[in-house]
Amino acid sequence: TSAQPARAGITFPDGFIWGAATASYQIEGAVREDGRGPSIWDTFSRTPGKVYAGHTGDVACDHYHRYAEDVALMADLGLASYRFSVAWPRIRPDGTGPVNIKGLDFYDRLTDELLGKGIDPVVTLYHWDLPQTLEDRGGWTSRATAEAFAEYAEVVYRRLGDRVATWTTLNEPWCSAYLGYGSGIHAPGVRNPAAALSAVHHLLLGHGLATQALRAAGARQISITLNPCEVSPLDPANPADRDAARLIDGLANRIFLDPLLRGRYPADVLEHISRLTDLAYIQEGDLEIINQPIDVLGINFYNPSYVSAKPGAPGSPDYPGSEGIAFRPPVGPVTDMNWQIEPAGLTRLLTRLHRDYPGTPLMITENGAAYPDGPSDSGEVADLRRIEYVDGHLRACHDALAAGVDLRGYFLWSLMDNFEWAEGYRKRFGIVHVDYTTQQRVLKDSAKWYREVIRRNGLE
Ligand code: PNW
Repeated sequence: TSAQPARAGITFPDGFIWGAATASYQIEGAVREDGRGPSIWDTFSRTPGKVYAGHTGDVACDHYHRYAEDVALMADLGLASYRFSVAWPRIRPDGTGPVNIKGLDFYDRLTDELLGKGIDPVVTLYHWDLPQTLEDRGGWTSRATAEAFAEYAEVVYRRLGDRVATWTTLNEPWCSAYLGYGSGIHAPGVRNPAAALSAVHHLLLGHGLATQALRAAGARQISITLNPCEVSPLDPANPADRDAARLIDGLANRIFLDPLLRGRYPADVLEHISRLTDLAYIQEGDLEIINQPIDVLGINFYNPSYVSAKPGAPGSPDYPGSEGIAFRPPVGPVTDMNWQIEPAGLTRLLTRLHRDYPGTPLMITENGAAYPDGPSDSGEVADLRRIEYVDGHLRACHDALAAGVDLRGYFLWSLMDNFEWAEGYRKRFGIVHVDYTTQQRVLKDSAKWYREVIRRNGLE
């Protein structure tokens, strides 16, 4: 038998959506302009010790002023779609109260610029920049924040809904709740397991209320983006390791997926978290509000996880009540985030979601890799490792499609280098390099490669 080539050419289905993603606080800058109010990330990034080297989003990629140049880059790459987020504090500087028209004007200009270049806008309403005023009243631990979110969602819809078809309520509520209120490594920096769990519920409620409001106003495509933890038992033959994986799956995934798509919290998760909270924040009727039909489920995937039962282990601060569970350190190649590279994990995740939550089309709303690459003397950015990462994960998507998964598209994270939250600007996820001194953008080799992927709707 002759040796098979390691990688064969693959083609994606007609109409498969090719995109790239960003988020408001990570790229816009202009934090004090045109009436924008402060967000929890302004406060957090200005608090010493919270973000690497004291970096803030004050200037970021200056996208607020350079959006037209950035949209031209997207057109050059041939993107069919662009996923961006709207900054709540630009629209309602205090979270509730008066609408700031100049904030809406910016996203109106951006939307028209995209449509003028034939690029479909996909709007995320909340990618972590909560108005600080709302945090001062309890943030996502307060039911009022969920209600304010639905009002804000409708305000944005009324301005852009005639041109934007696809609306995502929340990006990664796991991060907002567990990193924001549990481990405190993200804004607002609270460390309280009970707060994290009430934030989970109020984020879900906010999604449900916003979905109702968007639907009533006429929105066609509604989604939410999760970052499921693709978790396996370190030793699949060991029942204790399997229990550990099941617990993490419950705390990370089923706690969101089951209310959203089945209208109930999983019994094992409720039992587990009832040791940490009295669950009084769950009110009658909430699950019906959360369980609104959605049109697509957004999935962000970067790396798989492996866990084992280890009596006495402190657990992970990111998972309330995970004492006695050990996360295996990454094995094999990692990205600059020290995240393990294993594309097969994405195939496992997609096929599992398709099996356990059938009937909901899936979209990869983020996937990509951080590497510390920069221009050579000749100005090229030879980011071969990023190309390999994305190539591998696109093949993983194709494997899931071949297994019957209803996967509609792929958004690469990220269009350009940007403010990587607690890591500041030192982690670069972009396929476009940004020089933060000159604000010059340079296509990395991965961007040129992605342009070819899009052009041929597949891989060579
Ligand atoms: C996601 N974790 O964040 C976000 O949606 C993006 O804004 C971000 O830039 C990107 O992934 C890369 O990090 C995450 O600790 C941040 O597991 C942290 C984690 C996961 C996702």
